[in-house]
Amino acid sequence: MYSKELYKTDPEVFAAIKAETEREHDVLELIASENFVSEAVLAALGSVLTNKYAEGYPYKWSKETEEIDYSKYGRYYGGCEFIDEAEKLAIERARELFGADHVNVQPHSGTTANMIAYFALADPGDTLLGLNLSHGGHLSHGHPINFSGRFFKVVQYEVDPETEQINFDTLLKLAREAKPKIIVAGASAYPRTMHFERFREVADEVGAYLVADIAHIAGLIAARLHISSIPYADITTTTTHKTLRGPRGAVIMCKKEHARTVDKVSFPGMQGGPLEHVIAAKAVAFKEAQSEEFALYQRQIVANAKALADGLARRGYRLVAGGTDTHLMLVDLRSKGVTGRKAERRLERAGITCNRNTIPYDPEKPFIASGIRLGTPALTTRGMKEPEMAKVAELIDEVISNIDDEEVYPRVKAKVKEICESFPLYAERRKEYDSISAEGE
Ligand code: DSN
Repeated sequence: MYSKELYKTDPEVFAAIKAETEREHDVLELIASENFVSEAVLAALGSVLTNKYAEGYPYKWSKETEEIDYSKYGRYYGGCEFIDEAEKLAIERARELFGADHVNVQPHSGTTANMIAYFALADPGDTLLGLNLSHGGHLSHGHPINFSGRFFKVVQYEVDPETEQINFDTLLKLAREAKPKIIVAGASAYPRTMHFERFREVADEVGAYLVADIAHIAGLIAARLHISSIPYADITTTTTHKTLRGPRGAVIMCKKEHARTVDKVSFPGMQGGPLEHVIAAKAVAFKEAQSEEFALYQRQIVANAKALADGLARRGYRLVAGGTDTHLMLVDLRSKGVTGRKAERRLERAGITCNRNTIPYDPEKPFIASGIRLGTPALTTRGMKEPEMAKVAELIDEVISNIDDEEVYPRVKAKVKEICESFPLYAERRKEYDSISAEGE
């Protein structure tokens, strides 16, 4: 019904949304940071909550107890009583899910969440120690072109050249030299376990704060399949749309002693009006994440990643760090004579979506890269299991091994389509879009 309104008002945007819905259904989505949200999450996102200004919080800080007080009105606008309910649900569900002292659900994105975390703990000019982007880190962990690299003095750690994993002796040595105010533990392309307990030891040795960015592994942590950062980090940030399978956005979780500062730096420090429709959708996603079904889903993500990694290794592909403990893997394509960029483009032509990625100590520039990053959260949401992962590995190999053979693309694409048809995605929605456009013609 509401999509019909969109079609009538703006058939061009309707067409783009319809086409993207079809694309998501028709391809094998292996981008490790993507996922498919539920219809419930989409309903909250597309709600009237987008209309409301609600600067402030659904509580006030009590002067007497230094606790948040939900009975006090903490907004700078009237009419927030229902918005408050939704934001409160998001906060309390996230607190319970992760066992955090305090949660701020307002950050618009992972990078903004990191910005808030850094400014809550440090001042411009202080030293930040983060994982190098080409070794699996993230732009917001200290890259020179990012705000983090411009406001802070940055020292970057790298993975060990032999193991391609973080070496905590090397990290400690570097931390002793750099004397950072903040150590960032987190990654966007690190296939092995993040040992937050070891990061804490290093931080304690040099008197640094520890910020954990768990954006990629938040779902695994929520399902107790990965060491939690919460007991170890002063502040934990995460996006909500990756393994966590919520709307695009982020949250910050922290120890009680940083709670008030985090809130103040978030608003009014960094952001204005919170996106309350997104916050409501975060609440829905956190409720979903509390279910047994979600824990099983996370288990299957990890099992699928192992199956995909095994399938590729059996076909002679080298996996960075020797494999995966998580939802993602990095595939070094040098022995196949194919760059990451070429692989990404050609796989897309065959209906397989992934992203090129540097591998540690990559001889290629990041724009070209020697590897691809593959992740299983999205395909697992569709219900795919180990047998499908074996098939996906076979199809990836079929493309990479015949990369200059034009016939490989339609052939693999047809096989991809067959798999996708067996695991339908947004079926009702696609049907509705079809009937709206058919009616309009
Ligand atoms: N762009 C995200 C990813 O793909 O990992 C990180 O921000």
